[in-house]
Amino acid sequence: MSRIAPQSLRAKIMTAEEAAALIGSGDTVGMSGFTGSGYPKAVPLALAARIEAEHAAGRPFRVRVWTGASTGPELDGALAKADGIEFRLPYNSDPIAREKINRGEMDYFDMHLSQVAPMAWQGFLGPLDVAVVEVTAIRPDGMLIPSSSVGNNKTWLDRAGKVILEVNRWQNPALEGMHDIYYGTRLPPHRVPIPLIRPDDRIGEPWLHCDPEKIVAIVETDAPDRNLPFTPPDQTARGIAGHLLEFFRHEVAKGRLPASLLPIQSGVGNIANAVLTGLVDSPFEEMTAYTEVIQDGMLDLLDAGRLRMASATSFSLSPEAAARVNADMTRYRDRMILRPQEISNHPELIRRLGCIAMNGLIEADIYGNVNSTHIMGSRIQNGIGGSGDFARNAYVSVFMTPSTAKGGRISAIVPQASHVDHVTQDVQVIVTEQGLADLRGLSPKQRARVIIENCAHPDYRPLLADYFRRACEGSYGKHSPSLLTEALSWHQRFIDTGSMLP
Ligand code: 0RQ
Repeated sequence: MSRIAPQSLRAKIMTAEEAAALIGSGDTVGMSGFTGSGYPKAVPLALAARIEAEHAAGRPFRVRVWTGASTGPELDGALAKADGIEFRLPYNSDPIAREKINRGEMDYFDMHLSQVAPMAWQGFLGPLDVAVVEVTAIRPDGMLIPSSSVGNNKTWLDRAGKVILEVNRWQNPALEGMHDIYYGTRLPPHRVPIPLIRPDDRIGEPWLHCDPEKIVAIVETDAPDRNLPFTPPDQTARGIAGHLLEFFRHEVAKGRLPASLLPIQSGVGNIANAVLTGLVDSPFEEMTAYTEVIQDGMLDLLDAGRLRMASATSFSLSPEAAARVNADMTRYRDRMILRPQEISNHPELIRRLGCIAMNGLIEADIYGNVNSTHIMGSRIQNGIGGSGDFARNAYVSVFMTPSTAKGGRISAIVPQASHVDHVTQDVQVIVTEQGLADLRGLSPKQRARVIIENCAHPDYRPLLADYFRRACEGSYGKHSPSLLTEALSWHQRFIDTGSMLP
């Protein structure tokens, strides 16, 4: 049976190549997709082929790409490889695109994920020429059943001049009913409170609206989301999870957190996933999640009966976990809600619900400033993603990392962060496999002592302690002591010698 119910729309079915021909050089294209889920899989590939052909003929052709967050190799990878992206926002984890950005060949606007939709509405980003959005099906009334992510799709469909839909048969039709699309956001001075009080509140509709007049092409596909498998938690990941769970138990015992904790947010990556897996054997019950992505560990928590429900904007599942969800979608549908990312990541809601934010980091300095994005101060890894939305507004903001990177040649705890995404005021807890630093209520010097003592790797701990002692003696000011000519010397040493160790 066709997934495109309205007869009137079937005339717009065409090949990906024909649809890609409707996108012009210089266009701004709003693509669906969030962390490897729900991104268009055919039109971007066809567009990349067209761009390569144009370049071979000596004609320039590049587009500006807006997405939800990271996508898949068929989108960011293919377009970046074709040298077809002039400008990209917001979050990228594609290695080819990363390389282009770091070579200075592609402009990248790394921004808070909750702010993408409102900023697109503000207008300073320019017009949105085309939306390319994957959906599960088109209903008889023309409403669109979203697929495995919502991201910024509502905004792209509303703002774009032209809409290209990819209707993907691989997406489970039983996804219908899982989504909650809220149409009540406005720009100031017309903003009103968002009526979401609990993580499981539904405040919108299960479908996306789209003016049928704007639909210029519909492409049918049958291709899986390309999520990467998680690596099983190693000793380091288990160590981090253990320290964090101990902290939660302690906070519950002290009466500072309820026994079901507060709605959890968990970032991407293997460490975050390991912490979720660790929660399966924890004493906490009836937990909820108000987060961005539902990853494998969240599923384990749901299946173990620890997690009552999860609200997010996207799935971020390994192929095995995606198969698990697809096989049992009607059951999962009652316990999961996918929302637009401006709602899943909304500061007002994160603050109201009191989320427990748990995100990865690249490096933290001894005062608790966190760098989530840049290697050695200048090479972007992924982007800030939703970590800033959650960290600043959370009830407890946790950052976690192995204490070293690159086989011990880099310390994740440094005298001064080479780039700062999260200022020390937004960082309450830092965890490494070495231990946990509870920074709440501490002054900068108190923070430094506990971070060096609890979180730094033994190879780097004496070096940090020595730096801090000398900084306390020789610094210009004694509030956050710093030796300016030495503070970034560890990074320079790594660039010069391949190791931060002297
Ligand atoms: O490099 O891939 O070359 O091996 O960074 O690091 O240890 O595998 O950890 O996957 O959890 O990622 C901060 C990047 C951590 C992630 C970051 C190198 C390391 C490796 C990955 P390789 P790991 P993770 C919700 C929240 C920002 C967005 C966010 C991230 C690679 O968590 O992107 O939080 N966060 N979003 O070797 C040099 C260091 C390093 C380092 C790690 N100090 N120096 N390299 N690496 N530390 C989700 C969304 O918003 C969508």
